[in-house]
Amino acid sequence: MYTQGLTEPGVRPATESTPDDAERLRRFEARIEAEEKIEPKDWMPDAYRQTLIRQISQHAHSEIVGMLPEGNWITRAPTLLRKAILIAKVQDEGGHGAYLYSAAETLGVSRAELIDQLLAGRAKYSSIFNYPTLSWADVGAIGWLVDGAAIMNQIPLCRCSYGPYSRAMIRICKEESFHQRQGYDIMLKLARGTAAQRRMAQDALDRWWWPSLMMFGPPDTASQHTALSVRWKIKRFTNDELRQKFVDFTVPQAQFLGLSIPDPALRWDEAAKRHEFGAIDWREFNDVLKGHGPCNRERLAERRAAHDAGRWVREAAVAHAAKRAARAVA
Ligand code: BYC
Repeated sequence: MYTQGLTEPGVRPATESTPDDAERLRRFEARIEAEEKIEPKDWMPDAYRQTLIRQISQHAHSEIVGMLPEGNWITRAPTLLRKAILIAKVQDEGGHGAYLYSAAETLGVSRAELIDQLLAGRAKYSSIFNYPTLSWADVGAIGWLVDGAAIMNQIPLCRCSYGPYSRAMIRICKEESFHQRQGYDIMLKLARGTAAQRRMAQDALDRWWWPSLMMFGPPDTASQHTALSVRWKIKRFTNDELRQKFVDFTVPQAQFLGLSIPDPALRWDEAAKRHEFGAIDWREFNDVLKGHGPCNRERLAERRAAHDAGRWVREAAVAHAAKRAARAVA
């Protein structure tokens, strides 16, 4: 009998190719069309499973690498309140990583395997986290722009066709909205502060604007995975559609702050009811993806050091769980 259920975490189910596959695919696509969620033990095409493992694990890695640039400012937050808020935010990102690794595990891959790929430099994580955080205003810009871009991308993922990913995203998005608000609040404070503070805020916007637009991925004409992901309702919008929504949403927020978006080509197109914006430097994006961004090496080195330093915690947790299990059996 054909089974594609999961056996245990870390064991990828075997994919048999049978004459029934065309019929299974037809039923799978009909369920997607009817907005039914696909659950871990349901039959799914291997390409669906693989693209989910790829996207969810890259997303999980982004969350835990994303803790580093902001974590850098915890010891230097300007007030006790800002420090407490930042600690909570960075902790939230770690939690998002944990939900997402769990969602990936439901597809038959283990967390340890995924983390090994990240630490070996074989896995991708968001390009945005390879840029440095040079001033406190960068913490504001990350919350406002990076979390803002994340929300724009991730709200539609709450309707992703794969159940465990969509459910993880609901909780993540609630927390991301708080992150975006705290970032905007920092920017507002700086923008209404002294001339030096306004300069800091503008400088942060200047450095984070273009990398934030790159977060949405390559243009639709170059995106390898979008067509199939949209067909299978993993993605609900294309990369360019989300990027456009982000620009339209964010430009008025910058105006309210009294800051200028660093794009001389930016203008409102009344007929199209959207902002036109300048060309993105895709060479820079591709360089960052190849590991040549300003902080790629530093980020991976920090993750590796954190992983080594946490080894005893993982070992203690496993030993504790084994002891409890043995006690339960006795
Ligand atoms: N950076 O065919 P495409 C966060 C890769 S975390 C690096 O368009 P897809 C946050 C792409 O993976 C933010 N790589 O792919 C955390 C693919 O590579 P492979 C992360 C990128 O998957 C802490 C290739 O380029 N969010 O929010 O259809 C603090 C071709 O791309 C990037 C997510 O991960 C990039 N920017 O679309 C604050 C959301 N863009 O695998 C905030 C979930 C593309 O073929 N992910 N690539 O070698 C997605 O929605 C989609 O995966 C993407 C890309 C829109 C990112």
